[in-house]
Amino acid sequence: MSNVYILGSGAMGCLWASYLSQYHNVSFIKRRAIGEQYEFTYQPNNKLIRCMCYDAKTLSRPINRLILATKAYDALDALKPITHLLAEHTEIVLLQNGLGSQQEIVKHFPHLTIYACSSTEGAYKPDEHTLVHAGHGLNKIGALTQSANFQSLQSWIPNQFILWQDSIEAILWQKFMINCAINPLTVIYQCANGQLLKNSDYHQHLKKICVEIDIITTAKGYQLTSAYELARKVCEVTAENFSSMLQDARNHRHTEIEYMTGYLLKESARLKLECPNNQTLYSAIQQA
Ligand code: KPL
Repeated sequence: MSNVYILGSGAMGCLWASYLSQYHNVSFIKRRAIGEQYEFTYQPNNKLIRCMCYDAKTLSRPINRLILATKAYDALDALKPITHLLAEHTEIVLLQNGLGSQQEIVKHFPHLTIYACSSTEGAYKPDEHTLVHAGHGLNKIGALTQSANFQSLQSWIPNQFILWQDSIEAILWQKFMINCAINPLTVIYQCANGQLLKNSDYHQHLKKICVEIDIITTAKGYQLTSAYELARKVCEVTAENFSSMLQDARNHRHTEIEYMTGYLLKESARLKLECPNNQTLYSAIQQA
């Protein structure tokens, strides 16, 4: 058994705690926590998961294995207070949505062993002490820095939980295309994902957004299914669901727009390509 730390105790952080606590001592790193315990029940099995909690000040041992499960906008800042506990061999798995936070972290910690994960798991926390694993999905993981490799990752994350990817960038980009297409529109129209196909005005808007996403995707050299096709399939499968961005907006939380449409616009500016519909969407979300 080794020590695995998790930053972020939302649904994804808890899901990974439930996976890894069968094999390791799993502890959460929280803002203020002095050796207290954190318990939650994993549903549907009704299994109790019990982990220790520490804060950056009470941790003195080096961190060798870390799951970073915060929102994208908190990711880099969450690592800063524990920088002194991170070493070259520290392995970090990034679970963030969107793009941009992974690049910020790699730029800040180029010598660490960093992996990124693109997940289709469905999980939520109806309350602080319950995790509902609503849909089993895939955790596609690949290397973001040179020292990261499948063999090292396998030494602490069992194969049943991960699907190794030799080129994680394209996988992250594909999920990013879907998030850029669906998430902001669901906030503008305050609707479930499926409504983006059912309502003809929303549907037309979705298509316009997707055309621009495809232009940037092609300019970056990716040969992927069109954004509209990807988004359409996800809207069909998740028709009744509310996107993570709509849930954040409704709960008056920060949204991840900077790491979705915001990042798309940065890439379009870098490539000197116009994305007027995405620009308008981005401004509307910022004002919402
Ligand atoms: O990833 C999603 C999210 O809500 O963040 C889905 C529903 C797949 C659509 O973007």
